[in-house]
Amino acid sequence: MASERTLILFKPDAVQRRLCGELLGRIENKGLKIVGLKMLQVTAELSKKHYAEHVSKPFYPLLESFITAGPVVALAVEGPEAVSVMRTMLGPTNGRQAAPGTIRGDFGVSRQMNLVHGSDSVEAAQKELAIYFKPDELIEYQPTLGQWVCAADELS
Ligand code: IDP
Ligand code: MG
Repeated sequence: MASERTLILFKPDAVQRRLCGELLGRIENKGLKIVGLKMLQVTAELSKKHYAEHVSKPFYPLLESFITAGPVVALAVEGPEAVSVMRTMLGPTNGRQAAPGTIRGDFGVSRQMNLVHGSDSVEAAQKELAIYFKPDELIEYQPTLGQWVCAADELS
């Protein structure tokens, strides 16, 4: 089981709805480690880089207006299989179809305003982390509670 890093964004709807504390609490309570954290304003240029796979889709203009409409909080989150663990915590894209217990299922009813972005693969995570964070903004540290969160043989 590999320790991975994933890019998480609290999107403008999450910031405006003052859900950042609640959402950060879920990630910390899960046992994942925050290794980078900042607030920023996404520009149109940054949006096109991040959502390169969607730029030619009909919904892209709406997505760009949404993601640039207010500040976001970007996090680098680390842990065993962090990419898929976070995607499971988010639930499916559309909040109306997301199960209770997931972030999108508990806090939203929208397909677009679904509160949190999470990278969908290890490769995407590496690319997205490099878009949002400079290398020296990602912090290496040993959490003192780490040994009570995951057994040594579960991390490689
Ligand atoms: P994901 O965030 O669950 O990976 P993607 O399909 O990669 O979902 O889409 C990226 C983001 O674009 C979604 O999180 C959502 O905010 C927005 N989005 C996806 N599909 C639509 C759509 O059909 N209309 C408007 N916005 C959409
Ligand atoms: Mg996606």
